[in-house]
Amino acid sequence: MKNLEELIKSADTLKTLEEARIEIFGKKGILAAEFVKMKSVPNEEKKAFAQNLNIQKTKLTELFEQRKETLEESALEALMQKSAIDVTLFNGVNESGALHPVMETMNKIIDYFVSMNFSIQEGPMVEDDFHNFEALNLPKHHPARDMQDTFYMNDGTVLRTHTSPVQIRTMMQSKPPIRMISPGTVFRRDFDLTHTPMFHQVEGLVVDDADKVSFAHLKFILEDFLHYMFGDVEVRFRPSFFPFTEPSTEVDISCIFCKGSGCRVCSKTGWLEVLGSGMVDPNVFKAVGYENVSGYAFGLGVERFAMLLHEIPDLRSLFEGDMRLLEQFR
Ligand code: 2U9
Repeated sequence: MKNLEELIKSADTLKTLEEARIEIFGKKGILAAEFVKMKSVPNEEKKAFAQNLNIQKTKLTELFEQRKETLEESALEALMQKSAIDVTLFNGVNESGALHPVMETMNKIIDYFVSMNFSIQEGPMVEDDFHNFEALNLPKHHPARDMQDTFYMNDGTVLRTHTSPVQIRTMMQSKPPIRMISPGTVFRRDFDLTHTPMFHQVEGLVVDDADKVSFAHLKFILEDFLHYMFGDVEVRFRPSFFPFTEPSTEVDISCIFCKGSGCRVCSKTGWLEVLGSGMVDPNVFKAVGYENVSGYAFGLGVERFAMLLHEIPDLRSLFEGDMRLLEQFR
C-alpha cells in the first residue's frame, strides 16, 4: 500500500490525481482487486484482512482528499495570477481633452469683448415670433424672413435663426445704456458646403443716448477686434442691407492667405467677408420702447472665424467628430 500513497502524493496536477484515483479507487482498481482476494483468504483470517483493508482505504481516501484540495487551491491561485489586473499600474498614457475649435474661437472672441467692457447675455434657443422676427423689423410676410430659412415648431415658436432675440430681451428688461454680446447656438434650414443647420454666432449691441453712439464707434471697435483676431490685416466696410440695421455694412478683411493678391479662398478678390454690422434701425428701438437713443450692432458666424484661423477648408468637417481633425487641436 505504500506505493499507493506515493501515487497520490506524486500527482502534481488535478489531471494526474484523477488518473491515480481511478487506478486506486476505481471499479477495476487496485483496492477492488484486494477485496476480491478476500475470497481466497482462510475464514479465521478474513476479519483481520478486511479490517486492515478498510483502514488502508480510509487512509488513502483522506490522503486523496488532502491532495485534491491542495492541487485545487494552487490551480485557482495560478488562474488568478494569470488574469489579475493591477488597477494601480500606470499605463503610461495621459491624454487630456481639448476644446472644440469652434468653442476655442468663441472664447477668443468673447475675451476681446469682455476686455472692452461688454457684458455677456444669453437667452432661449426656442423663441417666439416676436423676439426672433417681429421686433427685429421683420414683419410677417416680409421677404427678408426668407433670408434665414426657419425651423418652425408645431406651436408657432421657432428655433432661433440668430442670437438677436437676446438683444431684444435684454433691451426690454433693462434701460440704456447697453453694452452687450450674445454668443450662442442658432439654427437655419440650410445644408451645403458653407452652411450647416446648426451653427454659432456672436452678436454685439451698444445702445446709449443719441449723441453718445455713432458709426465711428462701431468702426473703431470692429477694426480693433479684427486686428486682435487676425493680426495685421486691412479692414474695409461695404454698404449692405439688414432689416435690423440702417445704414448697414458688411465688413471684409484683406485675405489672410494671399495677403490680398487673390487666391482660391478669397475667390481672387483679395478680400474675405467676416462680419455684418450697422446702426440699429429705429423700428427696432420702437418695438422695445426705447426713445432718443442711438445704437450699433454687429453679428458674426463663429464657424467661419474658426475655419479661417485654422485653415479648415470644409465647414462640415467641424461637426463630423473625426479624431484626425480634433486631435490637431489638443
Ligand atoms: C438687434 C439689432 C441689430 C445684428 C447683426 C449682422 C448684421 C450680420 C450675420 C453674420 C454672419 C449673420 O451668422 S451670420 O450669417 N449677421 O450680418 N447681424 S447686424 O444686428 C442686430 C441684432 C439685434 C436688436
